[in-house]
Amino acid sequence: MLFEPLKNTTRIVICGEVNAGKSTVLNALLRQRLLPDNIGAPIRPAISVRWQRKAGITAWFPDGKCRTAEPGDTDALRGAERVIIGSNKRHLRHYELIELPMTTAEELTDDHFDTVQSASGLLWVTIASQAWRLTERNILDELAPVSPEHRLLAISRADKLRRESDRAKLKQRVVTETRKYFDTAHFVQGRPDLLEKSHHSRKTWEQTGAHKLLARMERIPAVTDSATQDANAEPRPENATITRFENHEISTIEAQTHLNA
Ligand SMILES: Nc1nc2c(ncn2[C@@H]2O[C@H](COP(=O)(O)OP(=O)(O)O)[C@@H](O)[C@H]2O)c(=O)[nH]1
Ligand SMILES: [Mg+2]
Repeated sequence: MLFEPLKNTTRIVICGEVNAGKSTVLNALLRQRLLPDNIGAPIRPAISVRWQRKAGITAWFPDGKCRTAEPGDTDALRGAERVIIGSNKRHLRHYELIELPMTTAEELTDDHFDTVQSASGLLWVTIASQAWRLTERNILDELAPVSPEHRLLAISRADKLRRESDRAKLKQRVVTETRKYFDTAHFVQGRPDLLEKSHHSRKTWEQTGAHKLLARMERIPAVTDSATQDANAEPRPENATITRFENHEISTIEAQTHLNA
């Protein structure tokens, strides 16, 4: 297992082809540019972001060495094959977000299958301008036997579609073509300036679209397994469903989360 599952934590695995925008979507969810773009090419590490009282980075390298670094030291991640990022952002408290890099269906490894199987939810990232290619479908078909029940689609680089009519048309096509694969689909835009600003501005964060993904993620229950690690997660309150995120206006968000509604 790439990362041992954590107790009282909903694990979401973020998947998609190379450069789809996985790190960017993860940053948008975090309201923080914690992960650099195009990290570590040609080695692309699997990255687990989870809540920790004391933020910090631990990275494992192909030579077997393990290094720790301060939060924000993204250079420390370069060349690593496995990275744990502890964030003290409170809205992450009950989540573990794993970026799982992948290339083609033929190159999926046991680590891919095990990690996807261990997750409560899968978030697939597709690029707006090329959304839902055969190669993406092949990967998801291959992963189907181990895929979690809850599957969400993020359509990245929405800022590249200038006209609202283009967005609507694209979304309609993608939703129709992916109905079998995903419960819901959302546009996300993660231009660096938006990500920086979304840290302080709720309005800017909403512009990224990530708030809707988070609202949908709140409905995904954690896998309860006695074998999970305790880490430093605190017991999850029974009624945590709508109280987890700070400043989260759930009622305004709920209305738009279900495509089929
Ligand atoms: N303008 C814009 N660029 C994006 C967006 N999402 C990703 N990118 C760019 O696309 C490239 C790949 O994104 P990244 O998140 O690293 O992809 P990953 O390989 O799937 O993690 C980077 O250069 C990003 O800056 C977006 O929403 N808007
Ligand atoms: Mg990445």
